[in-house]
Amino acid sequence: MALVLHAGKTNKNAFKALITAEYIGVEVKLVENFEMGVSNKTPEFLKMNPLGKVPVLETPDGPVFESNAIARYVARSKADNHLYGSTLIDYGHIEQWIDFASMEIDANIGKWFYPRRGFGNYLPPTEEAAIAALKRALGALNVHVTSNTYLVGHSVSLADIIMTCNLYLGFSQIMTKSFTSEFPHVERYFWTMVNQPNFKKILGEVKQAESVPPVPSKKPVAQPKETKPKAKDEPKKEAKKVVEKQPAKVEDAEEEEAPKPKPKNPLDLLPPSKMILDEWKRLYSNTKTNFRDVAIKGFWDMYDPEGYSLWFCEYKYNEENTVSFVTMNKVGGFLQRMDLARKYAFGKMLVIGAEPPFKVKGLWLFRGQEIPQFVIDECYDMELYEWKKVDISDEAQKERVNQMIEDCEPFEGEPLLDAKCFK
Ligand SMILES: N[C@@H](CCC(=O)N[C@@H](CS)C(=O)NCC(=O)O)C(=O)O
Repeated sequence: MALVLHAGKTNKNAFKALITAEYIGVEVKLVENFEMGVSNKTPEFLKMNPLGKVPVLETPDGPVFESNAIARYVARSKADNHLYGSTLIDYGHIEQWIDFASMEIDANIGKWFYPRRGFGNYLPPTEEAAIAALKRALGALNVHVTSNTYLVGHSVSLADIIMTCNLYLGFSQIMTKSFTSEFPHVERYFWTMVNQPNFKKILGEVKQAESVPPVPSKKPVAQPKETKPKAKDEPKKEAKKVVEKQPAKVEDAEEEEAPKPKPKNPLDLLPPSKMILDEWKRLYSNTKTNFRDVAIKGFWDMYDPEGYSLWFCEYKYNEENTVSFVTMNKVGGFLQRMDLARKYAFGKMLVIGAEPPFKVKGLWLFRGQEIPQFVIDECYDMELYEWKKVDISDEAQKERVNQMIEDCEPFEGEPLLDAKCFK
């Protein structure tokens, strides 16, 4: 008898059991017509999981909830398979990485992603802490997979399945290339896993998120859908009908809402510019010597003062910048949150001074003549800075632009503690 899994078709927690089933050759089928917020709130469902959460696995001996427990159950449902390792220490390590994937990776991706999707309150310091904790965890994972193809031993184990499903939510929804490139071995590990045939069968073609979902506008927090009372004589849903598995679509693995059409960014509607932002970013990145003559000259050759504008910024509360790494992290967080403007902006942020308090000053190039409204609305750091449009007819201001682009030191008479680039 097939095991029946209650969950929607795009739930990454359900994928853990489905991929496990592929590896050991047992049949796990998704229940038919599952509707998030409805099917999981019926009295029958609440008997299986009192929290009304998915996934739940129906077995001949009763239901099991919690996706890791379900995946373990499926993995153990066939004796002598390698998903659980072959020695006590392998078993210990597999459990270790399962907990790590859940508590250090998944929990922090969730704290970053869900508030941005309107589930729970969006609080910038909470987000910052989640991103910092996630980076710490990815850093540790990166070191481990530098010299290990799999988390434990020499083949895919349950730890790889659970880790990959958790990373899948991050990679497909919020961890853009610019975020993950700091962890190249995690990238390699993830892409290797999702391209294994048993993963691919369930996940389909995986695509990395191209942007971080914007901060929700200040509208009421989304509530879980209520269970609609059913008309007495309405025929009961055939809860146990099952459907064949289909590869997942890349969409929100949590609530499975219909995707809303993305409104066009007003900056895309501006008259075309002769300046190609990516060309400038490439020139900046590829110029290793003779920066003034190559990159700076190239910048002004390309610069289109009608299609773009330049802005100086200065942190309003420099006197608070008394600890070097806290100041640098603050700027790092700002650049992270600017991810949503990557198509429309380039920036340099300098942390200046030999002694605290450090000064934070920056230069930004934005598409259009104003600082884009969506950036002001969605990146709370903007209001922590004083902004002044660069007057390019003033040679002194132009020279200041040059010095900021090239990390000129000393800058305004002081050494640089750090220089970060947003590109
Ligand atoms: N720790 C649980 C998490 C389950 C969970 O949060 N499920 C979400 C969907 S991915 C859910 O059912 N939410 C509905 C609700 O909270 O009522 C697991 O791994 O199974």
